[in-house]
Amino acid sequence: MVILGAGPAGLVLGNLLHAAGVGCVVLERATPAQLRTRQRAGFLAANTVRILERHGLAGGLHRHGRTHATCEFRTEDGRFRLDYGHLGRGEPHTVYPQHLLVTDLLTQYQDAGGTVLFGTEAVTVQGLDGTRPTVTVRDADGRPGRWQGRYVAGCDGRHGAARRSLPPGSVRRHHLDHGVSWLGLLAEAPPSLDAVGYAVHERGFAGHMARTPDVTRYYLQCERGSTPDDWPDDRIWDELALRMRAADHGPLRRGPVLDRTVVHLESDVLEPLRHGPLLLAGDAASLISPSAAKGANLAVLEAEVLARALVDDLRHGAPEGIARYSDRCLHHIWRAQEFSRWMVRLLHVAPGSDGVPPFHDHLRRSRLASLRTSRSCQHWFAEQYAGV
Ligand code: FAS
Repeated sequence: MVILGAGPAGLVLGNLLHAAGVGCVVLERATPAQLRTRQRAGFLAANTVRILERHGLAGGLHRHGRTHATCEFRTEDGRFRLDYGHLGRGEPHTVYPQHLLVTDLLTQYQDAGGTVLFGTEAVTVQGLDGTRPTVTVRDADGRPGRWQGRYVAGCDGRHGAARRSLPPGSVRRHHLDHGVSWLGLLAEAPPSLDAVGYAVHERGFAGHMARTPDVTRYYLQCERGSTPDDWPDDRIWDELALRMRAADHGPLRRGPVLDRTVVHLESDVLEPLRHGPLLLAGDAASLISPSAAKGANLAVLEAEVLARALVDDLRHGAPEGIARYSDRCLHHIWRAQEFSRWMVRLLHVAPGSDGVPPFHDHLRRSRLASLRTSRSCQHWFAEQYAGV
């Protein structure tokens, strides 16, 4: 079994297969230090925590994670809060930065005797019409190599070798460009709210998500084509204060901006997620916008579904799970995609022509009004927002 990529999908899969006695190797182009410091997601759904607990992988998040169950909307029609942890299924998020989860998964996999080859870039996956696919690789010194296995799990993200190796016409790629760009920020500053903050403003969206007691993630909608250099610290904080209506609701807790990345919000889904002995999971299977904090959670869910299917086939000679893998995961992926799109439309003021908001901007304000006033709408939101 060859796993491409040591992100959440690849490492959850590796841990589960190794624990079930299925021989596997994880090929990862980054170094351990890069993996352990690459800051990304941070909100784990309750179902994700249950999956990690089921397999003894939740120690770190139990020690250092913090539950989060409230979000606050700040809009042109006022401010309101939703205690989503007491709505819907009553499930909170666990705030636990992705790089800490990846560090835990890596440590547990290696301590259990699992093999990760760092600095090893997968180049192609060949032999997809047979039962012994070959992964060609290049090591850190550019030396070529090859790995073979009964299956290859493509957990190497949307730009990885797995996607590149799919024969033309073998999958359909459904793609959506949300037409919005976010400046993703990490600030060395304590959270300014005791909630996830969503500010909807005519100048653009602003978001606030706690990561640790000393580091907070912010998002700022920015012009398409913006670069991080366009945004010095002062401009960032002044714009965040404006859009989060700090004058009305209290100042933001400022600090140096540690990381700034421009993320262009787009989504895609590949169908099917399997091509012969190559199976895709995580971002390699489907890219989802960070608007609803689903990406890392889907990666963990798909890794567990894939691990069960592979163990059934390789250890018990039951291939049904592999045959059903794609449909089972696509069901979850499309539901997450739909809610993520709904959040994008909720949070971004549509650019109107000559100052008159277009039709769907009135829809946006009505959705916010329903979320503010309708209990059943709030239950629906909580179930979608904290669920996977
Ligand atoms: P990953 O991208 O995490 O891991 C893929 C691994 O494969 C990487 O380690 C990469 O180095 C390796 N790789 C790639 N090509 C390779 C090759 N050819 N050979 C070998 N290795 C290769 N999601 C959320 O749920 N909530 C959030 O708040 C959130 N915020 C985000 C903020 C930013 C700025 C970004 C970029 C993403 C964010 N995401 C968020 C989404 C993100 O967390 C992904 O969904 C998650 O990492 C998916 O996990 P994997 O599928 O394992 O892919």
